[in-house]
Amino acid sequence: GPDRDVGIATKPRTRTQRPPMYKVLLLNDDYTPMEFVVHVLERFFGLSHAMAFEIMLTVHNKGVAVVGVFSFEVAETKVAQVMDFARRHQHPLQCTLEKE
Ligand code: TYC
Repeated sequence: GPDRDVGIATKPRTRTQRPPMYKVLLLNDDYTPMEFVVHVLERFFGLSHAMAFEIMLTVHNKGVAVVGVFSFEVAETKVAQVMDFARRHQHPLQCTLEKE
């Protein structure tokens, strides 16, 4: 008949639940040696020397930079590892996390 359905079938979309992600931020200071920061970025974030050096310089020049984005549990662990390592070496390096 004249009322046949000629539309395009569409799947009803359900809202996808994504886990919240957290940015790990590194903060600049006047005392932590540049080489120490580069080492931290290589050791705890698996960055290449070139990427670690680039991020260190961004923090040095801009005051702060995102080092990576992780689940809460992983972000929290990275922050704790960096803060502990810096404290043990008596550097004032600060690392924190922020919900995306
Ligand atoms: N500003 C430091 C210096 O001149 C280097 C530095 C870079 C410190 C990054 C902390 O997160 C940091 N020695």
